[in-house]
Amino acid sequence: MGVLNATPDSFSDGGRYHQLDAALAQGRALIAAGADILDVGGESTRPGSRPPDEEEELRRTIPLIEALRAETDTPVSIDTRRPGVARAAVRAGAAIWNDVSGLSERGALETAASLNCGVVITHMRGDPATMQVAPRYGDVVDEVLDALNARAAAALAAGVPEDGIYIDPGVGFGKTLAHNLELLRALDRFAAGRWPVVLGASRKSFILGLVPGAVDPLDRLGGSIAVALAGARAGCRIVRVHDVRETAQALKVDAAIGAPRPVRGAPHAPPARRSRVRPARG
Ligand code: HH2
Repeated sequence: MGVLNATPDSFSDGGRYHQLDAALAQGRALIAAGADILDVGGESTRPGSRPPDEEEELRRTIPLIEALRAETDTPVSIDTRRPGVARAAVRAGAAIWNDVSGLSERGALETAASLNCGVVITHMRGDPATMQVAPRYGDVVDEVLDALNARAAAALAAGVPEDGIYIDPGVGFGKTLAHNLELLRALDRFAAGRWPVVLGASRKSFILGLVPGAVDPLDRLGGSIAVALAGARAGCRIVRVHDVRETAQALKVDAAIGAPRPVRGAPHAPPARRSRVRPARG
């Protein structure tokens, strides 16, 4: 899934694809680079952000979706928290509603059911304005899994088609660095469940917590690819990334190599060392 942010303020690419022409050109580039889905967004959900009004979000996204649909069959998802924007986007040709608030807005479940589209239900603690203010969990993996399963069950009960429901642990949405790492280590548990998993970690600031020099989000390509590979190996079905060409290449090579074979003649080889990162920043 290639990220196409038609926003002035997204944390890593804000302003680049704010104009329709530039966004359309980036959409074409993402498809040429190997994207299977284009994720169009008109609201930055970076920590501390404030949403645009609905008219503005519609203005940013709907003409772009129409223009993309006019020239490509590549499925488009709409990255929005607003049922009204999702409705207009599906009317314009979007096939998936990607909702980082996990269909929590009033009327979201009913809208999702009526649209007959795929939905990505992401876990977020609080909202973007406040989510990184001292997030706390008991067991983050259990809590996120339980919350996503409950939300997916609610979507199913509301009438969303079973084969259209995806879940996403929501890296960086109300989580510290330690929480994000716990979730990433447990991706296989998410993937072993009932719902296919989407993972969105590309260029996010938890990478800065591990690689202190990577202040510029554009300098987080290596970390982003590492997470995408970890996600794919754990069984995630979709990775949401900015750098589609590089990630697709890494995924292809990684899939060709496959899982390591046990070493013959060394049945008691010591287990691989696992570095422990001290939980510091979010
Ligand atoms: N993250 C962002 C936006 N949408 N959707 C899903 N399913 N999962 C995610 O982790 C996710 C998402 C935030 O990243 P980005 O779009 O790059 O930045 P911004 O919110 O500043 O536009």
